Amino acid sequence: SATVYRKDYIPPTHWVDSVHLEFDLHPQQTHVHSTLIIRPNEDRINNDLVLNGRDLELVRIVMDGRELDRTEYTLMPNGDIVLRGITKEIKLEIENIINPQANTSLMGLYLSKGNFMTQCEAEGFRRITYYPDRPDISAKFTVRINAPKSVCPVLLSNGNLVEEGELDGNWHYTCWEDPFPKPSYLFALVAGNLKCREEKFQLKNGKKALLQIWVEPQNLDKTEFALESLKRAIAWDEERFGLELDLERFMIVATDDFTMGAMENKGLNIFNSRCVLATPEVATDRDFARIESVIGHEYFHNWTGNRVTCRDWFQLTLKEGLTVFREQEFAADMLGDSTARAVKRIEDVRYLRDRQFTEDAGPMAHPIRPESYEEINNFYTTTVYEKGAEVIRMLQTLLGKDGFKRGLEQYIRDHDGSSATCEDFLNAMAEANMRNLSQFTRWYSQAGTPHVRVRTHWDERSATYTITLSQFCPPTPGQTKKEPFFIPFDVALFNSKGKPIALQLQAETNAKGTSRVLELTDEEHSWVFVGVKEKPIPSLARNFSAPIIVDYNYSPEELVFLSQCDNDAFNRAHAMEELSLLCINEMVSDYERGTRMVINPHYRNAFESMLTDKSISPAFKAIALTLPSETRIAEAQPMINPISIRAAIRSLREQLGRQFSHLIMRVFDDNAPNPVYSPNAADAGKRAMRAFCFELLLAGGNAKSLLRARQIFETSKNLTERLDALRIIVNSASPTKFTLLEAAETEWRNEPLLINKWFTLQATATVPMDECPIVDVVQNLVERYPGYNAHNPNNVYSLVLAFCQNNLAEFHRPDGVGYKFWVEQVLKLDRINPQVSSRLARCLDGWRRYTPECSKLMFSALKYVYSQPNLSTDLKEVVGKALN
Ligand code: HT7
Ligand code: ZN
Repeated sequence: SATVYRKDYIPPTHWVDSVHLEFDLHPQQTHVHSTLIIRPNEDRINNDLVLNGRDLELVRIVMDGRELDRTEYTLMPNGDIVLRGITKEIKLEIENIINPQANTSLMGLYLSKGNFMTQCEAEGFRRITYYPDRPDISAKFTVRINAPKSVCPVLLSNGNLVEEGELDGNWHYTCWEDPFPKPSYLFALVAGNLKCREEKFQLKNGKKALLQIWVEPQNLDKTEFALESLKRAIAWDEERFGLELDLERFMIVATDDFTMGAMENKGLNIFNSRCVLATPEVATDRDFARIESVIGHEYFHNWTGNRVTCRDWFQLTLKEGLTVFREQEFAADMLGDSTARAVKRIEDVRYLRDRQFTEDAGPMAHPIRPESYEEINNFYTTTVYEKGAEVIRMLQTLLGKDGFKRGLEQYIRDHDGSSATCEDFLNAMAEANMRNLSQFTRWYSQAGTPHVRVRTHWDERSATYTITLSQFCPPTPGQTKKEPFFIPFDVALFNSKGKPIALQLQAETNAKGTSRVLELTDEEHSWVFVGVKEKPIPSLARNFSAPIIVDYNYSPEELVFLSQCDNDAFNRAHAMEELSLLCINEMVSDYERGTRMVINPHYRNAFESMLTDKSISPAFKAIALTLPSETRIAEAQPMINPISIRAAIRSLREQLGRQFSHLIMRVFDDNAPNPVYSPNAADAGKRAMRAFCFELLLAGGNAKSLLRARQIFETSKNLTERLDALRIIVNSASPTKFTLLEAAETEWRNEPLLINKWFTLQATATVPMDECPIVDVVQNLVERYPGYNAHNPNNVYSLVLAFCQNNLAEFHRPDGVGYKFWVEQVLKLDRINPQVSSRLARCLDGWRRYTPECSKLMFSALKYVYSQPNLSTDLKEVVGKALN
């Protein structure tokens, strides 16, 4: 398949001034009639107009009122049409037919439970009609939708509703006008049997906007939280960045069939149901938090993405990194107090470390702005999104909150209504703050996670403390040598009493503050702090001030100290995590040597001290004490043996549960949640703490806790507690799990949100069920459970992907049954939805790092898939790169 290179970008040959689309909706035969006003781009000499098209049935093309015959245009093998010699403004009318029912890729126009939906980013519009489908062409859109009233009582598109009426044969129509020119990827159409929750919302500028959340009728009672979140997001963007809603109407639609989380179509966002629907009975605390974040994210795109869009898809991080950052700031601001913010930061960084660091160390490593791709859909990655957000955050750290806001204002002023590049963004930031950010661009061009090695020296005689930082970034595919990055490195120094020292650098006349952002721009640099009268303990890269790995040889005693004293909550939890990793690594070695697995005494002390510390919030305690994920542990191992990792974790839980059973029981009782459920962070923290206690108690063999868990599952009214209880039972040896899983199925089978949780519970079970390996349980569900549908991405993610991605010990069984299942699923899903198959395919990215036994089998599985005919470009790129 063809590789597209960033360096090959050429501006379009033609511009589109306006688009009028008319749809006659029919499940198998939707007629699309498009009228385009097109004019040549005076800056280009080439007059060939390329209209992209995929899987379209062309009926006719009429140019300036005359139907073209077949010799007057070229139909390309990929489905595009080329019209040659277009040297003046033309009016093009194109008629084509599409088949939404046969569209299983969920790109373009498709059916979801009988409702029509669209997804056009990145290149889905070409599956609807012929069009120059690229983000640097913006046009004014008007849309008319005709459809049978009984099947599609609701007909929506972008912008304002300007007309509606009745038609013959029980059909009706609506007409929509979008006041803002937009690229084709932001087009949306929704039609079907939907109901909405709506509200007129007062904007800061005095105007009112109509907000609507559209869902299937049975889900109307699950939309209150989404509407409230949307209102909070609108108010926050006005307040924090002065960015106002520019529309009279803002709509959100929920669908069960969606490849990603949501889509920011102008004025008509389309959401995966799981990112919008919530009540305490069907959504967990985490789901509530995620919904608020995703609603914010899509709403914030209205400025960062829609009003200012990307020139080409290589610039994806320009909108995504920036919008993830805005979303994270919004979520943190909604939490209010500083510990709650820290908990959110820890969660975000853990996600980054688990997923993005692994990506950066594997065959798909790419800079946040890739240089090439075979399939752009493969680059909606944690690198572009989450690392992209960290790059934006570093800018805020370097420029300060006000400086960052000034830069963003300038960026929007300079580029409103047009398409931009990452350089445009950095130039605005640099100009507004009079800073030179040229070295900073390396974050956009170099892949890989930089390591920063820290050396320290305290000189008693001169009372100075020297910190030397040196950076190194490992090679990544196609990039062997890296130039130094611009790294903001936040430090503090603690005295033996656990207090931060006032910091003064050698060149300074007096001490300023107790933490300092050092700017590392060279390969190596030293900073000398003066007036340091005792040997301090350093707190490094505080609040994760850069997406780097810090190499510093802390002693276990120092880590215990930081876990108790660091006033940066992020680093306090990080110290705890480092201690637990130290302990788990030792236990992994014990297991592999066949000796008794022993808990590291420093970790044990830190654990006890944090567990009993009454001054810290349950939410912080829960996140700081939760053991690292298996992926995180694997990342730190020279060679991954998932069986040893699982054995070590299990033993650690069991020993902690036994040794601290009384303490844990007390903590459990101290964290009784408010009887009236609210997803607020404080209550959610208590529930998280209780679940943590439960897990340890049960692991430690406390029989009463099993009964208690069962009772909670059977009597609690909120899903968070019920699911935590059920998970703990499913991961125990108790045969009760079968009865309870059956009861859950009976209760949950008609609610997709819940049945997906039921799938995940089983897919991620850490103990085989009745001697039956989990792969067999998953396979059985895939093949025989009537509620599983391979066409539904949520079903696939919560069962198949959850198993292959998150159940390391069961997926990587040395007999290779997990890989055999993976091969079958990847190939089957590739014929349905290539974005889903390539996402699943990435579970084998890390094959080189596993035990030789597993590694060989993983390699064979990848080779087998690669050898199959007719693979999608998505899958071929991912598997091809893994094998390279
Ligand atoms: N901008 C949206 C991307 C997206 C997408 C991309 C490819 C295929 C399907 C998709 N659905 C949504 C989501 C976002 O980041 O806001
Ligand atoms: Zn986004």
